[in-house]
Amino acid sequence: MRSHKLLFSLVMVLMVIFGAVVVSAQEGGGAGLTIGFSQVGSESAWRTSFTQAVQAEAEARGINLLFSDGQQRQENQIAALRSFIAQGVDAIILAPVVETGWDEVLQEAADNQIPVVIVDRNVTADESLYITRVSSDFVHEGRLAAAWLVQATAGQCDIVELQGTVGSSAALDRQQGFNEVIALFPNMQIVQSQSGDFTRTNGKEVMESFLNAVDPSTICAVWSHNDDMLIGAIEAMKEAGIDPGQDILTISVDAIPDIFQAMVDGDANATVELSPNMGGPAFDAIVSYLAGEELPRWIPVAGGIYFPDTAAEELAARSGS
Ligand code: GZL
Repeated sequence: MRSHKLLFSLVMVLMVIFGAVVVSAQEGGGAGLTIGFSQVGSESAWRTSFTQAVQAEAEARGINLLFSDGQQRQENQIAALRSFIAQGVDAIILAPVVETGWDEVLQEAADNQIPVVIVDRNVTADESLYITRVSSDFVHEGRLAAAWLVQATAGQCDIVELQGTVGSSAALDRQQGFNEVIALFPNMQIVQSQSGDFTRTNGKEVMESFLNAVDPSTICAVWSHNDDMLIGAIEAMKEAGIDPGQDILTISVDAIPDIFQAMVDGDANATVELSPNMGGPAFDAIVSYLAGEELPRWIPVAGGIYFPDTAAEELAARSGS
């Protein structure tokens, strides 16, 4: 009789353990893992949304997330990775500020059998040093931005360009995609181009310099690698007596709430969406890797392009208002 009770108890324990495993997998998985997240910084509204989305996803999954804000300095990010390695985390998520300079620290993670997922911007380090990359396609974003501007101007436009952070794959690839398309149209040309480092403050300062460098009446459009720099440029145009979105067309990337507000106000014309929701795919990749599964080299996140006709509803939907 006693053996039956013992067997029943054992079956019950096994069912509880199995149930817990199933629940964990159903919730996206990762419960109990300690994951280090090295973030670029907080230079833009999109970056802040991205950070918040990753933290919320970790919380929902029961993942212990160690977060480090790199303040847009690679040395801070490398120090954070070394700290994660020293703490023996289960995995690392790296959002790299620039493309180069990661080989040594990624090798140190590999030497300690700590898997690394690259999220958002890219690295030039050997692919064997990270398990996968979760990101949008920056070249496509640049092409999409240019294709809209070509249509909006019938292929006739002198453009000023606000570049993102120097050396970042987001800036390099968006510029490549945009330039590929306008090269097909002899009357589309970039007449001024400078980095605003993805921030509103620098975007305003650089736009002010553009307006001093060339006759503003000759500028047809401003192409900004992110919405935050464009928001700064809009301030600069208004202070110069220019009607943004009318006198000078605008095209940017990120689809943050403030760009939809600018569209509602008639100050912006188009934005290419960049999803901040990369935490889920990154955590899923780590769980799959730790379970011994094969991973694709790239896990894409999708995005559309938005215009003033849907700005009010997008603003309401994205700012929770
Ligand atoms: C691109 C991302 C860029 C955003 C900016 O994926 O790295 O960095 O477009 C942010 O807002 O600063």
